[in-house]
Amino acid sequence: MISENARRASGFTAINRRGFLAGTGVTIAALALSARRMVAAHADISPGAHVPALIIGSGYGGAVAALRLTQAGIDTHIVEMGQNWTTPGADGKIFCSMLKPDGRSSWFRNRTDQPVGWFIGSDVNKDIDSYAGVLDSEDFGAMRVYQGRGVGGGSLVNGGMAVIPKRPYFEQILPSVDAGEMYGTYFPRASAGLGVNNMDSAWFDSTEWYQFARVGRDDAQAAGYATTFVPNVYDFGYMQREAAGSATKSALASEVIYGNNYGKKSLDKTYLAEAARTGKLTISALHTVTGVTAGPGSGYTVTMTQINTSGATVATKSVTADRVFFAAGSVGTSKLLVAMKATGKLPNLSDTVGAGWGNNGNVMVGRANSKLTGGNQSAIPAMGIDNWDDPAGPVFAEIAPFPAGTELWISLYLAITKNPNRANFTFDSGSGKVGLDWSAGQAQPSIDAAKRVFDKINSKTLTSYRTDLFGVYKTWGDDFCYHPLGGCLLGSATDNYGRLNGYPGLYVVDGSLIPGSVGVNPFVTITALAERNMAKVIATDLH
Ligand code: FAE
Repeated sequence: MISENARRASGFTAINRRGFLAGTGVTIAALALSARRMVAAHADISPGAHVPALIIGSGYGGAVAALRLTQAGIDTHIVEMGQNWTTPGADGKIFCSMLKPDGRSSWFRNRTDQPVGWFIGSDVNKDIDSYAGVLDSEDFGAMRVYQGRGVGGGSLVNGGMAVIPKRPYFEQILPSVDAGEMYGTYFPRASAGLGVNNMDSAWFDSTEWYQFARVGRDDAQAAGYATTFVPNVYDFGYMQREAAGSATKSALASEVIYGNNYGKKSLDKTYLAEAARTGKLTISALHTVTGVTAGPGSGYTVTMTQINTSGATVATKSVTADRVFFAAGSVGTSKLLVAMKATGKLPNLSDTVGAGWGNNGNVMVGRANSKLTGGNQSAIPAMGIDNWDDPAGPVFAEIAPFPAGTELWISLYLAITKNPNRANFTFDSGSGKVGLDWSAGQAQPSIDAAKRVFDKINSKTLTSYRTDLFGVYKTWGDDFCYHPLGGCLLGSATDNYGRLNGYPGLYVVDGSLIPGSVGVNPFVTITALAERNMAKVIATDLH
């Protein structure tokens, strides 16, 4: 757990209930309605408004920018295309579970698009009402990219795994960044700010909820692979109370990719809540930025479309800002910048905008186990197979749950591999849309690396691959990813601190800065890099 001292050192104050209520004007009744709460003044921005700082997107990069700007005394407005997840549905819950998905699950789809979408020859997705739901799967042909939609971005839907990359690999992928500073200051600051905590190993060893992970660990170790606990932003103390029956179940009720109603410290409870306490943050939810152009004067004009939860356009707006921070995620930021350059709105952007995209080597796979993996499984992963230092094929594989509520003898994995293949975002002048030119064969290095590890595990434990989880007779989940990275690389499309070349006052602060791979689950790195870049920008550009 993060101690109060560490939290203070990080620039965070403890969010006590009374102070938080005073800071936001939220009533006790409103709080009682929901375990989640408002994070900031949700004042929809007025057409023609001028703001000193405008942030596009409210995921990790956006939340760090919001906190550090508001703490520096700068009035800051976030424009977020997803909704502000504070209002419970008819079932009294804000989010739906994976087992009973409804419209809240998905960003304007009539049918869910589960990552594991098949089972014994059948498509197990479910029909739903189209709605501004929390998980998007953006389809680029050979690659579907899963992303969170809402105030909090990916933190609303992700597995909470909070991993600091291995230093030698970090130094390799981001050689222009001072690793000493990152490992001494910014990774600890990010971990403290995110509320990272660790699993109690004795509980892990005894609870039915992690039998799947213990089986995954034992099988990996039998084949000679090392395993490691993975820190998380899900409150493991809360989870133990769920298991004991003294807290409402969330991770233990199959909640994760469509949102957690309790337990997870998503950004709306950490960075964004802290930024709101300054009184300097406002947020427009359900507003999608469509354009950024230079001027008038030294600032920028930002255009946006406001929708309702059915997707109907409510308004189109144009506002001005002295500074604009792109935090729409690897895909969102890259798409915007590529379109702005191609349409002549920001013509002086670097030619490398849109380049260097990678999927962090993501590939999923399932094994048919002969051991019981457990009918009751926590939806939050807690352990990984660490074969990263094997030069023949680095793999860091999260032992993923399959929380179907019944025994299935399935061991599931999300493998992160060192896939050198990259893709580009390109503008299609015919459709006016930005595409991603990733092709199916580019996943092969990931499959090869993962296959090496899981072939050995299967051979040692006399098990086999499941071929029914990602299609009909399809072993590898190689056509989608959770970890989009790159598209606006640090030190190439931007300077060494995320300032966009050619446009003073435009910054990139999200995962698009990272060149396609980080070797572990990426959000701690995105957060720490944003902390480092914002510290520089505030010290030199804003004072
Ligand atoms: P992100 O968090 O995606 O935030 C971008 C925000 O911008 C979103 O809220 C968008 O709705 C918004 N946006 C986009 N375009 C626009 C626009 N034009 N106008 C206004 N708003 C816009 O970006 N990572 C881990 O480290 N550990 C995990 O356990 C993990 N599990 C994952 C599980 C799932 C199912 C998924 C989808 C992702 C997972 N990730 C995990 C990845 C992680 O969530 C992701 O790397 C970060 O969220 C990326 O942070 P960014 O700030 O780059």
